[in-house]
Amino acid sequence: MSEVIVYGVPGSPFMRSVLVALEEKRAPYRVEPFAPGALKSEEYRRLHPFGRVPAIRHGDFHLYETQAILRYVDSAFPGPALQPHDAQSIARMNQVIGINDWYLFPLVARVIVFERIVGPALFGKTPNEEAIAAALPDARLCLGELNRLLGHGDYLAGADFTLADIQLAPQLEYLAATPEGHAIFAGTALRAWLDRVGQRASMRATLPPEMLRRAA
Ligand SMILES: N[C@@H](CCC(=O)N[C@@H](CS)C(=O)NCC(=O)O)C(=O)O
Repeated sequence: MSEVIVYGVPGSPFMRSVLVALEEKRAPYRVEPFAPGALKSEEYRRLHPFGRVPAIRHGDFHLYETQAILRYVDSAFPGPALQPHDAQSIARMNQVIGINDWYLFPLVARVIVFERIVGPALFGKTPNEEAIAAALPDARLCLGELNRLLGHGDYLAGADFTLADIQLAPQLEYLAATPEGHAIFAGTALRAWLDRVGQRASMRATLPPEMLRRAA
């Protein structure tokens, strides 16, 4: 099968989720990087009309939206299944992904991770402490809820590593690297889960660029 081309800004956690899924499947792929300032360009908007990261091309097939891409990668390539088969685990996986897309990323990571890591590293910005402080209640709520849903399980949707872990781990690795995230994560089962998932070959093979890792 032809290789998947992944378009986006290296270091984007959504893009990393796609790379992790491709690594888990051992699917052939390559990254076509764009600069952060190029996302609203005509060239990038042809790939993703909303100017977000990531987008992919597989042969003639173009796709954007991380959830859709992850499900496509899981169906299109052989290798370990990344989605569960029983109704409750499927529902849990979808719920966790929903928490990421509706609450964790827009209300928490987009503020705390951006202000602490991405803004300073990529745009030379000084963190907005007020915005960070205002995001803390949602950070505690999101991490508390993910920790509750994980419970004593190995993975977020139950016994198996799934797209829920793949979507959440890149986001949470960044958040845990901020002082605020570090403090909220301390001593939780979610912290142990993140450490364990972070050791997977697919996560190690897709680390963010040095510049972003240094800023964390
Ligand atoms: N719903 C999109 C969200 C993707 C997203 O927001 N990506 C961030 C990067 S991690 C982005 O493109 N940010 C640029 C911007 O907001 O202009 C998806 O799931 O793919």
